[in-house]
Amino acid sequence: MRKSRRTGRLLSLALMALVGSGVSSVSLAVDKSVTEAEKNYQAGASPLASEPMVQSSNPKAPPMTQAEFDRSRTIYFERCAGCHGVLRNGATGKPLTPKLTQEKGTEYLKVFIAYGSPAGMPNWLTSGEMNEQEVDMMARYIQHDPPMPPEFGMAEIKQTWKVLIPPEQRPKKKMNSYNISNIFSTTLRDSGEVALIDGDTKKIINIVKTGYAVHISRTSASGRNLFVIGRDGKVNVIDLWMEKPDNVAEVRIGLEARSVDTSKFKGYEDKYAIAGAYWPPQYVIMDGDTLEPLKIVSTRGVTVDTQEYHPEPRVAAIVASHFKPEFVVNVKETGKSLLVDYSNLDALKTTEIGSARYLHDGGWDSSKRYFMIAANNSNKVAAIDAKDGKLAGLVDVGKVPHPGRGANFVHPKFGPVWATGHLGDETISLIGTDPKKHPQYAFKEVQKLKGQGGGALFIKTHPKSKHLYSDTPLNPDPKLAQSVAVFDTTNLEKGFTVLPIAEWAELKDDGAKRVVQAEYNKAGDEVWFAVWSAKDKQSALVVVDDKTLKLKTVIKDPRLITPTGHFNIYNTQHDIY
Ligand code: DHE
Repeated sequence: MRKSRRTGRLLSLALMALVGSGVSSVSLAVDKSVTEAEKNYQAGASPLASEPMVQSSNPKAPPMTQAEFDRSRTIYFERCAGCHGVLRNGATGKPLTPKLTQEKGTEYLKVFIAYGSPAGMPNWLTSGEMNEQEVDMMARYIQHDPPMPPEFGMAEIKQTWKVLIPPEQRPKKKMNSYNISNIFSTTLRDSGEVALIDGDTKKIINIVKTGYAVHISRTSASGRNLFVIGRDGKVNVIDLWMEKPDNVAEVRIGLEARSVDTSKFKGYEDKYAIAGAYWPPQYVIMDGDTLEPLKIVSTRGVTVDTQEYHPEPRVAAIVASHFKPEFVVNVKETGKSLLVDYSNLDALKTTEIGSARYLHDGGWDSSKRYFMIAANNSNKVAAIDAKDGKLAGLVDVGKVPHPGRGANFVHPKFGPVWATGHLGDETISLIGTDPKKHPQYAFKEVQKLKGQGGGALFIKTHPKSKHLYSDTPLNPDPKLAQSVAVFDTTNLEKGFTVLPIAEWAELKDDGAKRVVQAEYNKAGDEVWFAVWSAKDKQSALVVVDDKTLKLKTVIKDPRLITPTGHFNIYNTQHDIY
């Protein structure tokens, strides 16, 4: 009774706040309207929750006990940091610095935390994810100065660096009979491992321990070394020549991270690895064999549009250029792509190309000259010319583009195009990428396809295939989240066919069964999908015959815990997608 009276009071405050202040002036909501899919995607837990932090309390903020502060800090990093930023300067969500929050006051803040806002702030109380006491605590917490996670410089990085097998003790030739170029590295997200799976026999070769909530895998230029990064910033390198491929070195390059790649330019094959951190905002260049950290570069700086200093610009996608000894490092909050010349680490030259916020994920066009990177909060894709070192185009697309690495094919009318799906709507944007032969279409959205729905994460095709696969794992409708749409690139007008991938997996329990990320085998004639359920539920990989679009095999194994992304060695090595 008491609870419902208080809830009622908060609700009327919420309404008053929305009506009285006008929704447009709601300063604590995310910038634009946000769909369920976007909210779920951004609000992942940060590994910083358990890090010790430098703490200062603000005398103007309402009092809190130490226990309340500590609990609120954990909740903040688990629920809020993904959108509002570690230092609360704002990312997809608005800034929550003490100056702004103290002006609003505790009661006002409680309303937004409890009921959310039409602009996308989740309704933490009414969804049952926080109780009233937690809402009150969080409203007071965000009026205090944000606790600062520690920096992670060379000394800290070196302390984590382990060469498990020194290069001179590694195989001199391939010691196994696997067709290593057709191995798949599958992310086992919640067990902090990758499964190395033989693409020919579909048998698991090894389950390799990696970082916490492991994120992506990338292959070295030679195809021998496999790099994996965890959300805790741990990079592992796996030697595929070993009798049983396994870790040979590891290092943590920061406290939270998402991206890794390796040098691919002629003369520098396998020489360097690079990884980008969310916290501290920095990238680290390492020796490609041992992961010895060689160079740390901070990405703190000024934003592309308002030209204001941002203290935590996170490093998003990184790729290695094929045209020059350069890495393309994409920085989320500043909206800048950095072309980092690694030919002389002591005199590092960087070309800074500004486009739009917030740069997230992307891939090469088919010529591998233009890096197409999604600026997800601006609904744009930037085309970075890696040959001439400039912005080739900034293209308006649908709502919250999310391509993964995207998909390249030759369109019957527009010539070579690169495609992205969207988290925020059901469209698939096709962008012309051939300024030489099709200049009128270059870096323009030439066509919008209608896909299954929003919540799309990854799109994929292969030069030998005429199919284009688009998943929708974050769509709130389970039917859409559990299936994939396939287009015929030679006849796009026909629309899409739906493949019920999760149903084909015939899983024994009632998990979320989200179908994630199409990935081709080396030959380009079969396509793998993960059917991703919670860690206490059964998951699987489903392999489809690309020609017939029929089920080929289901890979089930109790060790396949929360499979999400998967990376074919050959396709990742050669950037084929
Ligand atoms: Fe990812 C790529 C960040 C949530 C699966 N993800 C990327 C990249 C970044 C990123 C910056 C590009 C790396 C590169 O190319 O160098 N991802 C983030 C987040 O910040 C976010 C939104 C929230 C979080 O807490 O991490 C997030 N990502 C997810 C997921 O929930 C996914 C679906 C499942 C999972 O495993 O965690 C997921 N992200 C992936 C995958 C890729 C990826 C499979 C690689 C795609 C590719 O084709 O290369």
